[in-house]
Amino acid sequence: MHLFKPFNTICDLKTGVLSPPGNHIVRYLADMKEMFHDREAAETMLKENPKVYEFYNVVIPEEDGHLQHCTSIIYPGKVGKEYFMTKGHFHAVAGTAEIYVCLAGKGLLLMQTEDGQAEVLEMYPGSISYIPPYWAHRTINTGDEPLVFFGVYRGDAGHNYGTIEKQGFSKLVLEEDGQPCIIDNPRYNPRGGD
Ligand code: M6P
Ligand code: ZN
Repeated sequence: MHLFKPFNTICDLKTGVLSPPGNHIVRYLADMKEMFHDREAAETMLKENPKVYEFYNVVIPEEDGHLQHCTSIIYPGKVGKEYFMTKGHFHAVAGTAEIYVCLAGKGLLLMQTEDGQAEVLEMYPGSISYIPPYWAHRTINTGDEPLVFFGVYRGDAGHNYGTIEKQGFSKLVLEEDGQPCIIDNPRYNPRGGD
């Protein structure tokens, strides 16, 4: 048995910044432009290529006895009417869960099974969302401030982005009359994952 030493990471609860930062990943619009519904709006915004979100992953072995943990910061903004959001993913080990604890801001957590069933939970400071095994997950900032949350999941869960890249999510979250509105995604392709 390899005995791993306990350690602390410090989280700024307002900004989500971790110290030490671990693996810090930043995603700009150019990294995910085809994920937004309004391709024309995305293309126009590419000139400025805004930062959509970033996350800080504590460095943990990718083994099942361990727990990966991270903070994410989704910036406020929209592409056309669609709010800034994460790419979203299934876990590579699909039968592994995740917990999100919202620290600041407000948003929605969109989840989906492989056959397109969708569920949405609200995120606000203090909300603890349980993402059960087999649900893909994407977070969406529906507010005017950064949406900040802490996540924890099984050490070896990994990320499967390919299924969502091919199928899309079955729902879109758009702003209509100043309010978030959940609609069916006309481009959703349940067979795209075959
Ligand atoms: C959360 C966790 C991470 C994930 C990150 C960004 O912090 O779920 O595992 O990597 O959000 O989301 P995505 O990987 O979909 O870009
Ligand atoms: Zn996950």
